[in-house]
Amino acid sequence: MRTNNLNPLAVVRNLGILAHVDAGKTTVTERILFATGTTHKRGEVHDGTTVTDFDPQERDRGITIFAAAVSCAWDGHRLNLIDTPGHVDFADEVERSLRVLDGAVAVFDAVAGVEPQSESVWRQADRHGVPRIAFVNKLDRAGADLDTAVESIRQRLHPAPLVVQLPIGSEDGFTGVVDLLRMRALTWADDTTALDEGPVPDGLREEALRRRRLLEEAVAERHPAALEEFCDRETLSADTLIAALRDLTHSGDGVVVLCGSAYRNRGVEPLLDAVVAYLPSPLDVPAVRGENGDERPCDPAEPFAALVFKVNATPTGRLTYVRVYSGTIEKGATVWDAGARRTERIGRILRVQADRHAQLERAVAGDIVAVVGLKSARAGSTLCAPDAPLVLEPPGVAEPVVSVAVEAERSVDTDRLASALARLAEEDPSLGVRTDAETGQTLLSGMGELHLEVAVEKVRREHGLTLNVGRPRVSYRETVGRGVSGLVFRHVKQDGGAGQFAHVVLDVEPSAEGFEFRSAVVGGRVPQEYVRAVEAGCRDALAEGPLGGHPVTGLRVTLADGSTHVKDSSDTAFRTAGRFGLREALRACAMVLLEPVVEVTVTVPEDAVGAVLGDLAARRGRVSGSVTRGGAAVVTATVPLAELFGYATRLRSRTQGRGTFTARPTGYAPAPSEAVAVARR
Ligand SMILES: Nc1nc2c(ncn2[C@@H]2O[C@H](COP(=O)(O)OP(=O)(O)OP(=O)(O)O)[C@@H](O)[C@H]2O)c(=O)[nH]1
Ligand SMILES: [Mg+2]
Repeated sequence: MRTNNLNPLAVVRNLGILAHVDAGKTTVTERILFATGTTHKRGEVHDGTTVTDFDPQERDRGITIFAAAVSCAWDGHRLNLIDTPGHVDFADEVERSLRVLDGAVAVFDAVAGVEPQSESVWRQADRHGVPRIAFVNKLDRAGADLDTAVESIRQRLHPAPLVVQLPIGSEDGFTGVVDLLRMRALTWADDTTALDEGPVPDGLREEALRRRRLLEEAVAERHPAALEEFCDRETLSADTLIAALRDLTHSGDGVVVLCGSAYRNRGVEPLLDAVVAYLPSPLDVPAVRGENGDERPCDPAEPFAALVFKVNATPTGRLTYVRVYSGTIEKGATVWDAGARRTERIGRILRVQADRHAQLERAVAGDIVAVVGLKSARAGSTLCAPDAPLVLEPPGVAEPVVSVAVEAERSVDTDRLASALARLAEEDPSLGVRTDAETGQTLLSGMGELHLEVAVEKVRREHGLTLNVGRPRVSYRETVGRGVSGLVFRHVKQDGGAGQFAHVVLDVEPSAEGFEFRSAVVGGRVPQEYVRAVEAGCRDALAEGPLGGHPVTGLRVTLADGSTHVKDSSDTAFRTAGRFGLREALRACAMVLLEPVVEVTVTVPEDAVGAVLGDLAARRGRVSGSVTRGGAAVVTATVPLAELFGYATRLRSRTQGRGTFTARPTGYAPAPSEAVAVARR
């Protein structure tokens, strides 16, 4: 499917591979690199030999931790591919990747269908407006069924699935697919990797025709031009279908579904054809806008602007991954980091191709490349032409929910530990490092137990440090259960010299929002600028609540009244009054401690269900569902995160290693009163 468009950017595809943990993203990526001739041997996740899981911990643990970008070529197109992690603790990596992608392949396990984290990443992609196609993988597995998987896509993700293939054979006998667009059979023999093309087997002809008809109807129903042709001719040509499927993919009105078995090497070439045919090029997506509203079209002749989405400190140097949105950068050029107000020099520009890196003289709008030589740019920085500054909105960073205290075993290593942690946080914005004001301990915070375990292990391995690590603790919040009204606070210092005077009356009540502030002061008794200062002071006070010094959320503060002094009132005085006034008001409120809760999905052999339910109950879990799927029981429950530490090990031992679980944060809920003492710092 060659494009006639002469613009060279039309042949670029920036795409991500997204899915629940273990669906086969890394295996799909590996097969893509093989099919495109980028690698000459097929690596396996379980052997620790894949290109994109290159980190030693990824190889040891058999999971993807860091998003990895690689480039390859297919049918005259250049694909810049990002293999993302599926584990929820690394969802921030996915978020940063989605920010710079134009399209995605969502991978599903043909036995399990839509799993919790596939649903989460699907919603993430919705929020970023990233068009996607679906690949139902692992059709070779016992219990695999394309139709059931498609039904779960329809029910849980709500797009219109547009299935363009019919599997040939099932489970161990899955040998290929019928391409419903061209009505031909694509098969892969066991002992070769080559794709065979042939007529549709007789036994499948009728079913293939029926499904082709269903596809035509589904497309005609959603695409006006296709509908017209369908009405005229009562059928749709392959070309019309392809063009319509492309439009529906871009608009999100339908999702093309393909299938295969990455592990067995079946279905990868048609997936690549679909990427090229249906996913957008950089020219198809809207121009980016800077925070000041300036628009930059995807054009190499425009001033240069790029977003840094990943920084990776490798043994050979610091690799900074950028998505170029407009303009051109050349090797050796000086660029401006508009957010940090610093200049940076582009050393080398690399296209990362598996284990080889090709050096480039320049990179243009629409491309994803790695840059060597940048010193301070971090994930979220905008790089731009010095004479045309622009700041692009950085990717959002999730708030950490778990922390551990870390210290170097030998006190002489304290400084080395501090710099190692600082480097780590630079690479991963979802990690936080701070010093506890009361205990002086260094606290490392992140998205979950595994996230912190990986971070600590990285420090150990890469810096050769021996560390003492405390028990993980969850991050609590505080909220207002019952409010107060008419709390009077005066900030007065009038003992000679420039005095300070601010008088405020505050009402505090619970709210569904994080923090709301309004003024009900009448007759200009408190001028507008001081009202703003009171609001700023209140925000300062939210940092530490009265129960245990945790951040405060879910409240509305009303400035009910107040007064000023002709000489001694100032912004500073009112800010101080806002801060200490709200602090006092919160002490008078009935406060509620909130703890993070997660929804867990536990998959275990049926005979272990009793033990799992008992264990979840002991962890204050509330079971919300239990179903049987392919001989395994799938239990979903809401559990406080604090009770989930060590659960992975416990589950393994209770199920002789056959149980797995995933957790998805669902927010905060009131903690039982015993937790208040634990949470007090
Ligand atoms: N039977 C079968 N197994 C597969 C297939 N694709 C992948 N696997 C296996 O499934 C396991 C997980 O595959 P990965 O490719 O690591 O999955 P992933 O989605 O990258 O996982 P994370 O990155 O950890 O989220 C590995 O043991 C693969 O060998 C397939 O088509 N069929
Ligand atoms: Mg992976």
